[in-house]
Amino acid sequence: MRLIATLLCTLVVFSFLAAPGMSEETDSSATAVVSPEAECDHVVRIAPSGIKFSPASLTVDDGATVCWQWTDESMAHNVVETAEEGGTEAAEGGLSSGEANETEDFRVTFTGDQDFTYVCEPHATSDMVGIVTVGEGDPAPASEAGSSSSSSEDAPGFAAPAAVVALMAAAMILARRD
Ligand SMILES: [Cu+2]
Repeated sequence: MRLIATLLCTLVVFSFLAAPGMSEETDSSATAVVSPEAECDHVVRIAPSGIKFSPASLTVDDGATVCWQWTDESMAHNVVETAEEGGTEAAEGGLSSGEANETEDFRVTFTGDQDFTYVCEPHATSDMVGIVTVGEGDPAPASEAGSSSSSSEDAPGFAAPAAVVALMAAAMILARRD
């Protein structure tokens, strides 16, 4: 019985140690970096209507720099990364051109397949949104929710107690056999 208890403790400790490592696997290599000096491969401007991006949808190569540029617009605009396509809520820790401006030059260099979705905050209610598809786009749109901060943090917390319950049940069965 002591052997089983020792084994149980070892496995429980291991399951807790293993949990943080498991969450790191959801990390992807896709990045989007603000690069003020990079040359523009694509330029997004303000449409004649004044409350749309043009083009609102853009497909670029891996490593391309996209520049959002406008000068002396009648209204101030900005570019803020959103969590999902068509959404108007800013992504936590996402990129932003900062405060809305009538004149802007915001440059982002994209690395890795991804969908970069964004909104102009002052005109979110007018659906002033856009998307940049980099390379093949998001490799697994279905798993996007799983890799976001809240749910991925929940998973290890749930997995460890589940492992403990399973091990305790196994120990009880083994103990009964003796
Ligand atoms: Cu705007």
